[in-house]
Amino acid sequence: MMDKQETAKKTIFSGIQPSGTLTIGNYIGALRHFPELQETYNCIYCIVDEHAITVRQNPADLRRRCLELAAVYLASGIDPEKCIIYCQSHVSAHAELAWILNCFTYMGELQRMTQFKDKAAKHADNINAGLFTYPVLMAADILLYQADAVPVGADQKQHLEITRDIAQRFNSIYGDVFTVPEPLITKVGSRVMSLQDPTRKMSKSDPEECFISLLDEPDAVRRKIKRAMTDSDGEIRFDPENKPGVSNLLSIISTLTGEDMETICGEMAGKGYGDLKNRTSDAVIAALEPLQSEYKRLIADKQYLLDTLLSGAEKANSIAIRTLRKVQKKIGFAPRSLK
Ligand code: ATP
Ligand code: LTN
Repeated sequence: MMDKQETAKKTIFSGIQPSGTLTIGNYIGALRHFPELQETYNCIYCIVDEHAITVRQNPADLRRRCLELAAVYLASGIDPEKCIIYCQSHVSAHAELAWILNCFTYMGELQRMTQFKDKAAKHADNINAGLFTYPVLMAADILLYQADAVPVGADQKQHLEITRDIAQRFNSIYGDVFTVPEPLITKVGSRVMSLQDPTRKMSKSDPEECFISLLDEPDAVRRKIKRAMTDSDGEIRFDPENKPGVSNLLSIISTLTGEDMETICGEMAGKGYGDLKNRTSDAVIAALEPLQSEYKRLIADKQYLLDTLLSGAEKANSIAIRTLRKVQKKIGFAPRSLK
């Protein structure tokens, strides 16, 4: 049972897909905030494997990546004594609530989702219904736990808006069933850009040279950053519109070192892009080093990772089932008892 103090705490929910090795984009935009929040909130962090299969996955890779993501979660500082970490497919309420919410979501709303349009263009041979209703499953994830806030990168803003719309629509018909969640999106770092095309977001399913993986060795980090696209005017200045490549490197430095942009730009004034790239590599390598050594330790103990996920799923299930039963009752599904 939760004590009074715990129930007074607000709830945070977020999820990451086990669709590849996480990038510094996932880290800067989302993951690095997860451990910070665990001191103040009840935090629930999910490995959203059901979302991952909206794109074809190799079964052995998917299975392995779920455990790897659990190790990354823990290595980032998430404490399983303070938070719940688990796999989405271990809690069947997600899929059940998603079905119900599908019946409260309009085709037109889903057709406007830019992630759907992007992914449909990228995977033109497999535009499946799951890819289309992806945001509904995400709404179910969040609403099952009555989450107050959801830390995500800027690309998920639209999905948070549709989640709020679905919750409000449901509440307006059936009364106050769902908490309407707020997005938690930071000003700097919520959209780390691709190293090769800084007008597009860095994505873990893009070609290798576009991103830095959380597990990249220092040599690989330096090599990729050295080849990152900049521009030809040679001036180091933060101006995302006109200098997307340089500004992307500056934001990476600022978010990873905690230094403000003005200080960094002041220090870099008059220097060349080679210096900027060295400074970026140093910041990335220093930030990844503790995470990588902790990851190596954790990934060696698969049984511990699995036990952590299973005990997380049990806790998650007991919260999720309460919301699901309430929803089923409200919409008039057959009762489970006559009392
Ligand atoms: P995929 O390429 O497989 O679609 P992805 O790299 O976009 O995956 P997700 O698992 O969909 O990653 O996202 C996990 C979290 O990381 C989300 O909160 C998302 O907003 C955030 N995120 C993803 N890419 C970036 C980025 N480039 N900059 C900042 N945050 C990001
Ligand atoms: N859609 C998200 C991943 C995701 C998520 C969630 C994030 C699935 N369910 C619930 C926050 C809350 C993505 O593509 N990044």
